[in-house]
Amino acid sequence: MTRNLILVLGDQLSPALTSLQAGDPERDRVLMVEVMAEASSVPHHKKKIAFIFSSMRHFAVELRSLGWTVDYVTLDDPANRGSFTSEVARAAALLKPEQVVVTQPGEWRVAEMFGGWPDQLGIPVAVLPDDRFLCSTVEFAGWADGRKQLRMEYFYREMRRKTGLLMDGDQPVGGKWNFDAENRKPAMANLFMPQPYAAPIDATTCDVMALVAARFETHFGDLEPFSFAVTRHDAEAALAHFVSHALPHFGDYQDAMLVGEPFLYHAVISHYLNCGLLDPLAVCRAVEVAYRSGAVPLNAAEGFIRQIIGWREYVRGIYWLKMPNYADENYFNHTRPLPEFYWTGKTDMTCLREAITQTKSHAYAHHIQRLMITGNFAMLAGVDPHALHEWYLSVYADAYEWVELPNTIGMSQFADGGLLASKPYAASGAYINRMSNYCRGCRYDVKQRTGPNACPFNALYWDFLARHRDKLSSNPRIGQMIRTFEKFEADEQARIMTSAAATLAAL
Ligand code: FAD
Ligand code: DLZ
Ligand code: SF4
Repeated sequence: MTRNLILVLGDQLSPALTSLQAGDPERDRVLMVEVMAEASSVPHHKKKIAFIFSSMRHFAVELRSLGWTVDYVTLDDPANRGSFTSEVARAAALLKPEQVVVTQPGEWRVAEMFGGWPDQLGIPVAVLPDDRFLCSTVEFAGWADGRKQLRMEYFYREMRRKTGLLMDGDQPVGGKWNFDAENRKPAMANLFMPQPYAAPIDATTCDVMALVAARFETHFGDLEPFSFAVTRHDAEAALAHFVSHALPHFGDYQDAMLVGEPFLYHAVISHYLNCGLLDPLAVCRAVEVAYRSGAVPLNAAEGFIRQIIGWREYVRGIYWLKMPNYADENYFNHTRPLPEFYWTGKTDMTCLREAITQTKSHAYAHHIQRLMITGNFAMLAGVDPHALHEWYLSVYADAYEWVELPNTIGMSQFADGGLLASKPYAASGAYINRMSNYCRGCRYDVKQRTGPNACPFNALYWDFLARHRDKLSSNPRIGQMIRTFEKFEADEQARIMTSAAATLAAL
């Protein structure tokens, strides 16, 4: 007789998960399901699906070794009915549990689904909080309550105090909370680039890859080569590899971009953190140890820890505070469809081609590529933020709505009107040229503002500011640029409009 039926989702691969901690291997049963409804909720990258399925299968083995009975339903099981609801219903009919137990999911859509289960299944459903984050949704709502502005920097300081990370008593180590001013170096192509840890492929991953190749042929992205870790042990090896090889330069080159170098000094661990193979606090503690041992400078350690206990926690807080309406925010009323080249990489713009083709190969791009290349271009071109959101959710191995949506809607598209970002992250070609070597070999001239050979980002940038001057001119950080545009000669303004219109028409 089964007491609790515990459903564990593909991004809940942590033995310390609340639903497992509340259970008893003697009396409860774990259910894990590969289902078409999740794998095709958006056209997920093939590598992302293979990563999730293989990690799920390995986690089932890990749970069994801890004494759990795990019912694991593979995608090609003939009995598989294809969705969380239908699979839980099938298991409940068979096992007749007293209740279903789940940990809070990472998407509003799935939380809504769980809400309907007591009526649909006719048994109680306990949804437990997800405590794999430093800040609970209730604590974040308390922090946000009554604040005019929800700035990440102040939230981050609270998390530093709460965790004691990089603190000397009640003061930040080094006397400052934030060392970003030291973190904006462009990289040189002749630097030594450490590559991320490449995990070996085992028989389970081989099976999953064959399944994905057969069933998701039309989905975006390359399945091979596949080198993601799919076990906790290998994800920890990937973290250790990053800390010793890349972390020392993480801060210096955090915003840099180079042709043919997708990873630079980034950690490439977000997909492990987000599916539960790595624990965020343990990752930050490992980084602090490296700093305190003298192996890593403070600007690198602080910059890295801020991304995890600051940005990662903050965007999750915003997601649960503002959903469900946040997904439909569209401050600039942008409606343009996503350009086809986001799916193919076929464009003459080197920066976009690099960011998109590496996304296709690796299901990865680093933050500045997402923000200042693909995100920036979409905003300047007036792309519908919802279409762009579905693209980001599909193409990155680390993408789940709680983290992807606020980064897209709030940070990259300013579609929430400034809740998350203090100004739109809009930039012309000059920024891209400063932070990368993309422009050197590009068919377009980054120095030209208008005309058929001019960098398309340039006219689009000024055109974007002009189009939205009513909404942006009072913004202290970007209003100045609008006044610069207004000082251009009328015929230069007209040339900008014509160039921008030509680029947009060609999309
Ligand atoms: P590093 O640069 O090495 O940073 C270390 C860690 O910090 C990351 O692993 C990640 O866990 C955390 N982190 C850094 N920046 C952020 C951020 N802005 N928000 C949340 N966590 C952050 N991140 C995701 O995990 N999933 C997404 O779906 C996602 N979508 C994004 C969409 C857009 C438009 C933008 C601008 C950013 C998005 N990010 C997302 C944030 C960031 O780009 C990725 O976390 C990062 O590129 C992952 O690579 P990395 O592990 O090498 O990170
Ligand atoms: C992303 C994903 C995919 C592609 N497939 C599955 C799956 O078959 N089974 C599963 O349990 N989880 C999958 N996931 C992750 C879920 O979509 C994720 O757990 C929810 O969106 C909640 O965050
Ligand atoms: Fe991108 Fe413009 Fe530079 Fe070409 S010139 S790489 S389009 S910023």
